[in-house]
Parts: sequence; C-alpha cells; structure tokens
Amino acid sequence: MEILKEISAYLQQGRAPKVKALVQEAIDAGIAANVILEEGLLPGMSIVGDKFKNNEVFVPEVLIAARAMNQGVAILKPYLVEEGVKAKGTAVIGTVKGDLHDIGKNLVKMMLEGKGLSVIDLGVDVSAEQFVAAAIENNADLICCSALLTTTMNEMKAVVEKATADGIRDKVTIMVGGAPITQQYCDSIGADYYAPDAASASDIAIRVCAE
Ligand code: B1M
Repeated sequence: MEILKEISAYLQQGRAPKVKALVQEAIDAGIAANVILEEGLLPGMSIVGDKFKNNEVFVPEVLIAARAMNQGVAILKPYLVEEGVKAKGTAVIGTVKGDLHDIGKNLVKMMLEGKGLSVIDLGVDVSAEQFVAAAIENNADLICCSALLTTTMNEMKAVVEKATADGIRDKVTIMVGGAPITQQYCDSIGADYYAPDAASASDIAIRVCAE
C-alpha cells in the first residue's frame, strides 16, 4: 500500500509531523494498526538501522527517526491495545544497564498495559539491583528485561542472579527480549521466557498472570 511506503520513507527522514499525519490518515482509511506498525513504521526503522550499520547515517539521524517512530506509535497505541481478556498482575520493565534503546521496550510496555497489567517502567540503563528492588517493592509477578546491544545483554544474567540472591526467584517470572536475544540465550542464563516481539511478550505475560 502506497501510504505505508510513505510512512516508512518519512520515518527514515525523521519527519515526525508527516509520520503522525500519515499514520492517522492510514487509521482513518481503515488500515489495521498492526499492519501500519509492521509494514510502515518498523520497515522504516529497519532501513535506518541498516544505513546506521553501514555508516550511511549517524546517531543524530537515527535519533530523529526514533522520535518519529515513537510519535507514530503513540497515535497507534489506542488501536494496538486490544480489548478482551484482561489479566491482573504487575510487571516491572526496563532496558538493561548500559543500554539506551527504548522503542521496543515501550512497545512491550504498551501491549502489557493493553492486556490489563499494571506496568512499572524503570526506563533505560537499569541495573540488576534496580530491577530486583522494584520487583520486591511492587510485589511484581514479572520482570521484563529488554536489551539491544550484545555488549549489555549479559546484565540479564545478573538480573536472574540477583533475583536468586534476594530470595524472590521462585516468586517472579523473568522474561527477556530484544534484537540480540534468543531462546538459547534465555535458557543459558536461566530466565523463564524469551519473547521475539511485543505481541508474544504480552501473550506470555497474560498466561503467567492467569496461572
Ligand atoms: Co542503536 N544500535 N546504538 N541506537 N540502534 C542498534 C541496536 C544496532 C543493531 C545498529 C546496527 O549496528 N545495525 C547496533 C547494535 C549492535 C550490537 O550490539 N549487535 C547499535 C549500536 C551499535 C548503537 C550505539 C553503540 C552506536 C554508537 O553510539 N556508536 C549506541 C549505543 C547507545 C547505548 O544504548 N548505550 C546506539 C544508539 C542508538 C540511538 C540512541 C541513536 C537510537 C536509540 C533511540 C531510542 O531507542 N530511543 C538507536 C537506534 C534507534 C537503533 C536501531 C536503528 C533501531 C532499534 C529500534 O528501535 N528498533 C538499531 C538497528 C536495528 O534494530 N535494526 C540499533 C525498532 C524496535 C521496535 O525494535 O527494539 O528490536 P526492537 O524491539 C522489538 C523486539 O526486539 C522485541 O519487541 C520489539 C518488536 O515488537 N523486544 C522485546 C524488545 N524488547 C523486548 C523485551 C521483551 C520481549 C520482546 O520482553 C521483556
């Protein structure tokens, strides 16, 4: 669809007002929110990522593209969070220590809230100590860790270890995700679940809270 290509193109240019207007236009035209996300916004961000890798664009351009992405997602939020089964439970979420990427984490948060969970967002650059302290303080059912960098993902192992050391490992479910994370990595650090995307993360969360 032409409009989805336009959304992708304007996102790559970091033109947030245009992205917002087109996302709204696409919604008004009856295109499903998940299609706008998956075939418009995400491919745009992925192209920016490839260019970033190849040194064709640099941090400032990536940042303005990320801002456009976040603003587009904000318009989609009420449409992405489906009505229906609502879980009761509390999740603590954050991007691990040393890592400032928050777009994926914000998507996961949005989907969890959409399923009725109460979500405590610790933001970015969150240490294992902070994850576990917040889980204890809020009597959380889930700790959700996001990582986008291979250099920082090992903080997830520290979260599992800290939860064990502080005696809450059997009370809290630890879910991990983010581009470099795999099921194998999840198993190797002793976390409970790996989710490849925000929708699967919310499906897992709802299952955990129903148990
Ligand atoms: Co950075 N960056 N970045 N970056 N950046 C990547 C991740 C990179 C792959 C780019 C590349 O080289 N191709 C690369 C990492 C390489 C690696 O480690 N293997 C990289 C690098 C190297 C860096 C810097 C080191 C660059 C530098 O300064 N030299 C630096 C690090 C800063 C830091 O964090 N300390 C850096 C900085 C930045 C910006 C600040 C400019 C910006 C972030 C802005 C922001 O987030 N507010 C940025 C961006 C935007 C990217 C790319 C282009 C896009 C990431 C993104 O938002 N994707 C990225 C390249 C790429 O991914 N193609 C790149 C869209 C988002 C929806 O996807 O986060 O994967 P994602 O989330 C998905 C799933 O992974 C999953 O759900 C989402 C989809 O539904 N998911 C979970 C995520 N968390 C989950 C948690 C769950 C479950 C599922 O359960 C708890």
